[in-house]
Amino acid sequence: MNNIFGVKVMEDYIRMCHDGVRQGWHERNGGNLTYRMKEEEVAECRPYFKREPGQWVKMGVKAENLKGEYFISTGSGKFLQNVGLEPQNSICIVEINEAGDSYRIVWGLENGGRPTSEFPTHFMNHSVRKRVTGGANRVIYHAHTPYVIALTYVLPLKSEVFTRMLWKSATECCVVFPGGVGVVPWMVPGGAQIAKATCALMEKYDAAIWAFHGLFVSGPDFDTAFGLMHTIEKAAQIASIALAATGGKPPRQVITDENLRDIGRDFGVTLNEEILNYASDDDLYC
Ligand code: 2HA
Ligand code: ZN
Repeated sequence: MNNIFGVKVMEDYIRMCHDGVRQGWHERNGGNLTYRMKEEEVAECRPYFKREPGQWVKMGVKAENLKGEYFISTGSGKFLQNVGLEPQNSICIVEINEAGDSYRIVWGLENGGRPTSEFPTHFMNHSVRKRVTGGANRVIYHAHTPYVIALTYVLPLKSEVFTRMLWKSATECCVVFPGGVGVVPWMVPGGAQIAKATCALMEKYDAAIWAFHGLFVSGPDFDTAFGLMHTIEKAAQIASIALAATGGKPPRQVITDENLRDIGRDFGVTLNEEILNYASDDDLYC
């Protein structure tokens, strides 16, 4: 296809939005996706950039290690279900300036608009994840995953408790997120405070739950990030069903700490020791 939608990275980005919609995670304008582009992807898309880029817009946050980068972003207030139908009006590509504190739109959002309302959180998370993964992580994805949200009403809002509950909800979870999952207490979304709190967790986790709101994940590519979101949400679904069935009491049988250690050993993954050694499962049940 002789337009920007024939470029593989754009195809993959648009498909991921659709995959999230199919899962039921993106009611109305819920959720958002940003991707830090590779140089060769920018070069492939550049012929389709606007003749006149938009104005530079200050973000209220700054990251030295993201200056000059290009991101694909969903638009603020845009519905992810429209991304596949009208990508040019639902998503955009932004360029970051040389100070690392402003963006300008170089493609997309043809009827006006700006990148996602959560851009400050995405941007700061990209900065942290780029640093801690040596440049490997490129995707930040936020979704309104119902079972993760439901669990934030019943479990203590602690990373150790959530991780243990999720690890113990399906055998392969601890292989998919051996580092664990962070938990951010309830905060007003969209601002610098929730961006900072999420970033602090992204230093050590590649996923962070927002209480009563949803989930943020990071990853090197679309499949890995989506798979992480999907695995965590599915584990939360199983946990919610089991908790509801027992009325919050301990279930008849569980994946034990010993079982977790055995999986870690045989699959060759290092489970987060702090979480593995967390005192007990008392906090998981009533
Ligand atoms: O884009 O999900 O958190 C809408 C949201 C804000
Ligand atoms: Zn949200």
